[in-house]
Amino acid sequence: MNKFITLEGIEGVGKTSNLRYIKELLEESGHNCVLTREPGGTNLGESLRGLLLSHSDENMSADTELLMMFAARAEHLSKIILPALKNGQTVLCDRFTEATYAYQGGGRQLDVDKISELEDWVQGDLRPDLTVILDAPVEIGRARAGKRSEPDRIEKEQDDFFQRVREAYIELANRYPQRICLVDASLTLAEVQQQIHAKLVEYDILNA
Ligand code: T5A
Repeated sequence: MNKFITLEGIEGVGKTSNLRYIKELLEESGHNCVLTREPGGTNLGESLRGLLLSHSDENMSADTELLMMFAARAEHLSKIILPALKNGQTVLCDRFTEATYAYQGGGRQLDVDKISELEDWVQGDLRPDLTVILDAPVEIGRARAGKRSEPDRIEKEQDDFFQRVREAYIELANRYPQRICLVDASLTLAEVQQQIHAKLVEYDILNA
């Protein structure tokens, strides 16, 4: 019953809004879920998240950003994700390594081979059983996210950055269709949830 499921997408596409929905669906079908997020999920990871998203280091180098994402991930894997999976629980994670390929690879244009080496080092063979990418045009995500608080250090990037992030996500879904899928997040919340439900069935996470 233990599955590792991650939810991805550019800012404001609706990850937070849909995580609870996915958790409910999984729990109705008997999964014992752990809901967590990246960067974060542990005390140290949440501290790193604060540093990564705050405006105190606007000029942080892209390599530093990449290494901090993986430092937080190493801690998250060892303290939360791996113990939960070992314990038979399903881990539902708001962003994971696909975000690194999208933001640091696509957005910051870092060499994806570096990301891939870190992924292999930190995760070994572990990859999510299913990654759902909520896909919507940048202007839709920005309009939805803009209704909330002040933008953080990454949210304040320009549209071309988020366009590259979006394209990198689409490329990942095309490259690994056996474990990564796209959902059209530009539709109403009810329509997005219908698609998510269908994907969970299609990828054998839920029964039809
Ligand atoms: N990051 C992370 C990296 O650069 N590399 C990495 O390796 C990792 C792991 C983390 C940041 O870190 C970066 C990426 C991020 O910049 P985050 O906490 O994941 O940040 O935060 P955001 O992506 O900023 O998440 P948001 O909370 O901004 O967006 P969500 O969760 O996608 O959107 P949500 O659910 O809050 O929805 C936004 C608004 O839209 C409405 C909601 O009600 C809400 O008001 N909404 C809809 N409205 C209409 N129709 C729909 N279908 C809607 N769905 C939601």
